[in-house]
Amino acid sequence: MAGRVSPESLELTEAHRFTNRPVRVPEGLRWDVLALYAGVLDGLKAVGQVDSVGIDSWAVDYGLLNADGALLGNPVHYRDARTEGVAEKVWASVPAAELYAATGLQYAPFNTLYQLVAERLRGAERLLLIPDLLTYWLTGEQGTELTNASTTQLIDPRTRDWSHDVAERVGIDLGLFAPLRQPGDFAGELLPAVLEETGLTGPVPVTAVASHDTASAVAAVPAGTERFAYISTGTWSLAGLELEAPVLTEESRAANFTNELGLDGTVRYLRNIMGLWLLQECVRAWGEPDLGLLLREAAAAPALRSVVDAGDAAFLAPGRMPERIAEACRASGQPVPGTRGEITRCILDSLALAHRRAIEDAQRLADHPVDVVHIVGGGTRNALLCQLTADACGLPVVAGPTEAAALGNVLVQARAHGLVGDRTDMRRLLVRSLPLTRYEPQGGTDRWRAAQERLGAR
Ligand code: LFR
Repeated sequence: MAGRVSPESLELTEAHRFTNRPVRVPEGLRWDVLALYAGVLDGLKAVGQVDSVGIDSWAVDYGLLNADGALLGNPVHYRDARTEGVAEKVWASVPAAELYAATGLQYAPFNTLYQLVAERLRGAERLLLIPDLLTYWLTGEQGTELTNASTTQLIDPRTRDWSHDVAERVGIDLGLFAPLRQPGDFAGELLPAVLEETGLTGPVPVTAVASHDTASAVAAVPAGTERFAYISTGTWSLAGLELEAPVLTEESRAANFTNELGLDGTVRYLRNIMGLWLLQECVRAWGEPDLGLLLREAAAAPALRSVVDAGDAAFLAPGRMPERIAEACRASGQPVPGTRGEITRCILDSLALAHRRAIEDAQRLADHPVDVVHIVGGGTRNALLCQLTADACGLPVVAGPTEAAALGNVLVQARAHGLVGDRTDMRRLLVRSLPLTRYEPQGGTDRWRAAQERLGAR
């Protein structure tokens, strides 16, 4: 994505798009990170001369390097099964409640901490999170960017620094990690070989951004007040609040809310919801039918007939998604959706319901009421999902921008280069530059409350 920023204007254009296709090999599910890096180089070539480059990606995953800085194997995908049963072993030495009080991170089987406990290090001397790995290949410089580091479960959200105590107790050597860097820090310059390959003329600085894609996306929520909730939608739905301080209560842990770190000392207090992954996996199973048609069928299907718990980690692994959704409906005594349209409707209703629950819980647990819900990311294109979310929450939804992560990335670079001011300034620029769509809640929230009850208290 190429951004063009001035104090009065902001433009984003897509220069190059490439797929990110996980590969299953006999030992498990892996990322093809060299293909991703090749995509980055092709992208730079397509963009042409630039003043700055910044990288963000999904969180928690990493590459391991040997003493010479060479990558040791393909990074393991967070949906790989290797972390099954690992958390229970960790909790035997550090109880889950203590782990939450120290790190504020929700339980997810794929948190870097659990992955590292399951890891065989085999001579690894350095661990670089995915965006830091790509940045390293571009610059030769190693660092660990803070917003993404906060998803490892090895950071204390109060000090915004490593939790030496947790690392020691679970037996993880923090020396594996490169020094922390902050969004906006200088991260190096494109190496001569990169300049040659991409046709750019140096020096081209690389700027550390909020390298966790969700942190970049939250930075680009076009909010005009502090009383807002956000949902960053895509493969995941990340639903919650932007706070000044973490919420580390036992109640918050029980509700599985996470305290990830955001820009400028903020905390991203949110819950991971399975998101459009549920639909993506069905679409894959159905042989990629037309999405527009599916959504029209879903809109015409009966509303709230059957819902599943879209927060359930049982949906994490790939494969057999239509069957797994049908099984979940059957197990909770609801009608089993039969047609593709009905299954799609079930997924969208379930997502809207999970959005409602996350936003209600977050307001209560953080004592932070909101008047509006901002939806950013790929899901903004799904008008039915946006309307259902407004209806379920009983709040207006403002949808847009779609490319929030890329915009947050670009704005943090622009700020580091003195083109925009603080977070409020960044948000003002977004509101001025981008089309946003507003959805008003319809139909009352009673039927959503009743649907929630069908899933039990969860
Ligand atoms: C979204 C995201 C989520 C994180 C998940 C796994 O792309 O980064 O925030 O929980 O992917 O890394």
